[in-house]
Amino acid sequence: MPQHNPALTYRSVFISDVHLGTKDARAEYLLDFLAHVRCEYLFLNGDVFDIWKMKTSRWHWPLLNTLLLQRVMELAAQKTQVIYVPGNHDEFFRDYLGSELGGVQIHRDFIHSLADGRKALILHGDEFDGVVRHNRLLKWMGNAGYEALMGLNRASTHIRRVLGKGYWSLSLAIKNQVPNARVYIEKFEAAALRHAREQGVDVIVCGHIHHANLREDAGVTYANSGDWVEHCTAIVEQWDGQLELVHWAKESARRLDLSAPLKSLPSPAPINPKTQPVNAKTAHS
Ligand SMILES: [Mn+2]
Repeated sequence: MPQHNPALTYRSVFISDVHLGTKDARAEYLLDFLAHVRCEYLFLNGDVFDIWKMKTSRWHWPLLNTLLLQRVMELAAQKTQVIYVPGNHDEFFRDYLGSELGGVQIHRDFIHSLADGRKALILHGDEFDGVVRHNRLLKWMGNAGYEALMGLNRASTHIRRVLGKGYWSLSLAIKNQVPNARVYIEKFEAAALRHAREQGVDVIVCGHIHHANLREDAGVTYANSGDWVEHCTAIVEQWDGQLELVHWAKESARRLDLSAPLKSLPSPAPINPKTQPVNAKTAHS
């Protein structure tokens, strides 16, 4: 576990779309995030596993994934209430609604009371596919085009890692150039907000579209926790009920200064923090 970083304590943490089982899952970032986190509630909001991928016999399961599940179990053992709402890629677990596995409760959806009294409905979001199914992008995302894009993203990530530039999402950059993507996202968000109003809740927390967002729409809050395939994002609830969007790839780079080349890493801290080390100048040259 990383040292020198104080724990992040939240009332709740919402995570979705990790897609464990695929090569695209950024398990190392999620493990790093969860290693820092202490929380009362942890919501795993669907597509944590990619069972679809398992069926194609291209199942990818590095040790990191097991460590990640161990960390979740550890949090559950430390009195974090862990609630798993399966999505469409791990709908296998929808056969186990109402049961508990290793301290993790499985639900179809969940109503969570925020600290400020607001009611939040937590669901994965594939429920809204019917509303947006006529969109061409959705079809495209379901076929080889998306796979190719992810492969390209993987290659780019590897190159950047070798060059020491940290994690950056090529597919996000490309997707932002696709006008249809914007329309799809807007349709999805509108469907989610409409559902929240129909259900009489103040907040809807979902995932599914791999596009994190947190916004208010006439008194109803839309929160999408994004994904750990491209963006490494989470929604968190502070102790007063305030929701926030966390970009862990950026945050961890800032904390660890991953983007800095080795030679410019700071020299060891002096015993008296007010005095500069004698070799401060040479250490940076
Ligand atoms: Mn999904």
